[in-house]
Amino acid sequence: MTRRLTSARARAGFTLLEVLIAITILGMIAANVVMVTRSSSKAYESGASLSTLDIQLDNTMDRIAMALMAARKESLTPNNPSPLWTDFLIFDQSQGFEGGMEVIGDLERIELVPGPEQIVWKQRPGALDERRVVWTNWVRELFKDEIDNGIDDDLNGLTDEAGLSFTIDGSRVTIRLTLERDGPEHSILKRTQETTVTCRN
Ligand SMILES: [Ca+2]
Ligand SMILES: [Ca+2]
Repeated sequence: MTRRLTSARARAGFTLLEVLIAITILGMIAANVVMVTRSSSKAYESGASLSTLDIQLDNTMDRIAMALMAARKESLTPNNPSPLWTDFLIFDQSQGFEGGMEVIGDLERIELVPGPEQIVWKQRPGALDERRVVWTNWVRELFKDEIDNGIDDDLNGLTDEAGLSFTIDGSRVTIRLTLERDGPEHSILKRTQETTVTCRN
């Protein structure tokens, strides 16, 4: 009888211990699940912001490149070779020939507008019927890792170049573009592209 009681008590104690262990393990699992969920939602948030920035960068670079590929090289103003970069470019495009005469389109201008930085495309700049389209926001004030210090920080031959810059070598235009936006948790996301296009005309 005594033996049976002892055994039953021991069994009851073991069950309580089991319950305690199970609660502890469950608690640990729950904490882990919360941590994993939190970190993966942060990663998703950061990934989503980055891919939006990448798409915006691709689209803007494509628009600038397409416009300049169709530009007449004689019309490119200012016509600055590296290291003389500019943050705007004025040009026109040939519309083909009519009766042996070349038909030239309206003047166009692509420029970096300061504070907050935007890239703006203009048709007939300065005219009363000027057309103006913002191609992107989120432009970094300076290119890539440049700091406004009179030094070429990223060693690309240009000093303190802006977030959008152009250099011209004959009929070839090099476009440098850096976009930047706020990411999750006070981070800053940044993306850079550099492309050289040849004017067809
Ligand atoms: Ca530089
Ligand atoms: Ca610098």
